[in-house]
Amino acid sequence: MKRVLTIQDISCLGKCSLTIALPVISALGSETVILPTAVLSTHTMFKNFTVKDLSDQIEPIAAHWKSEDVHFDAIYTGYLGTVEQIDQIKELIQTFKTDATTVIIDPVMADNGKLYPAFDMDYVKKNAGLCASADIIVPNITEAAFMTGMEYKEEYDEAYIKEMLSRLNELGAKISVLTGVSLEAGKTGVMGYDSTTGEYYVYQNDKVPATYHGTGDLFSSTCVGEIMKGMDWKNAMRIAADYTAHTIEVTLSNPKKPWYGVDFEATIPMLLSMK
Ligand code: PXL
Repeated sequence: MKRVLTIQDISCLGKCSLTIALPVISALGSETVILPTAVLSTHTMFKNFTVKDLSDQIEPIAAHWKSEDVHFDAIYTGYLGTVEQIDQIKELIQTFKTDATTVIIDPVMADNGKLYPAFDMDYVKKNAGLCASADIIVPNITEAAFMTGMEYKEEYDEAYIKEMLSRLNELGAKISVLTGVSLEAGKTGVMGYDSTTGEYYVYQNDKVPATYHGTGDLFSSTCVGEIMKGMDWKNAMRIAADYTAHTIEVTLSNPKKPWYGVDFEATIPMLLSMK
């Protein structure tokens, strides 16, 4: 069985980060090892959330794993807490990465043109630096605009996305994938660039008219799980995009949906049959 290490926060209530990554990657058949970077009462779209930073646990946990000779087939990072923590995670990746480890970095920090409440431009710069450690990065357009210094646009064409991919590529990952890319009215999806082959990949599905918290984490966790199942990155992105869109649709049709996240629990059975 493949073993994935995922490093992100625990938002106790909120359906995001580890409370999505752990069930989704496990359901897709990989052992999922977690490294919680912080414990929050909820994700940061709630008011008055509590936060306990766990940075002081990272080094002792990593040292223990090293002494147990633990190996990971993938290391997947999401929402991290602080600039200092990103340095710790970079070091951890260097310690555990081998030729057989796929490093997937989702530089979670922003959406809809804005940084999340906890972050500033120093954090953006650090996250851009972390991308150099990755095989695959999966920022959304807002995160990519912050990391590349490009203007954030709501209306754009393929040339804008290609320019963004080219600048993301300069951050140093092998494959850069932009999420939330809409190249036609009524559509959304992904566009990626593989610097090892010079190949682009575009996948567009029907846009569901709603945005929900945690859908980026659902997308990335699905990609990780599918890549561990042996899918190439392009098919993993396609399945993750379709699965995320389907989950938003199912959530929309639930009259008792919570406002803070998607009903991925209801759609996991369908994910397991997707090809
Ligand atoms: O879904 C991304 C995410 C993860 N973790 C925390 C968040 C967010 C987005 O706001 O607040 C704590």
